[in-house]
Amino acid sequence: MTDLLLYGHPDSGHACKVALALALAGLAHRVERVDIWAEPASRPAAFLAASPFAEVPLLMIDGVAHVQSGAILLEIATRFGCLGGESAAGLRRGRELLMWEANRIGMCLPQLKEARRTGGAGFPPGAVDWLAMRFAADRRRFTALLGAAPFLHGEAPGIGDCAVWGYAQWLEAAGVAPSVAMAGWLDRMRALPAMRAPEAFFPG
Ligand SMILES: N[C@@H](CCC(=O)N[C@@H](CS)C(=O)NCC(=O)O)C(=O)O
Repeated sequence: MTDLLLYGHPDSGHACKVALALALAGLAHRVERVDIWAEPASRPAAFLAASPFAEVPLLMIDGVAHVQSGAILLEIATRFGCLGGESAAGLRRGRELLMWEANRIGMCLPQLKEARRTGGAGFPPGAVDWLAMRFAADRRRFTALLGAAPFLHGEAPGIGDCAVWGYAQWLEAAGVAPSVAMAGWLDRMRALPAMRAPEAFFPG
């Protein structure tokens, strides 16, 4: 049986993407919480040795380090033949969604959430408006990507759904609203039996 150890933190949408994928795929794993608000040097030595930027998520697979949430999701899908990895078409869809998410929605939502947390401190004038404008375009494209299906991968969620969920779960904290299509998808994601709150994915 493959040994899986996930390092993460409940405030990291990137780590939540991977935790959700492991939960949806029913892959038994251990979790270690890393304090992303603490000085990087204070993080566990084993984590620092394996994560080049001292960032979560880090997934150890049989002792081998895997970093970058999108790359980890693809590894899970291909290695275990799940969440889109069951077919060439599913994997293609997953790759496309992951690239889109990383370039678009995964670029602006974490920043919008951070801007709300800091009250805009650290953001140059106009930055938050620009990010919100980008999100408005992403929201329209999400509707096009979803089409009439319940999930971005079709009838069942896949790695693309996990990727978008990472930060779309916190729209209110980011100060933006979902479209009707996105709100329906968020409800369906929340209703998945494997879904957990971030704190339950990475208990303290
Ligand atoms: N591109 C990376 C981003 C990872 C990332 O930004 N992780 C943040 C938490 S969301 C982190 O570990 N921050 C702690 C730090 O930089 O000290 C991915 O997709 O995994």
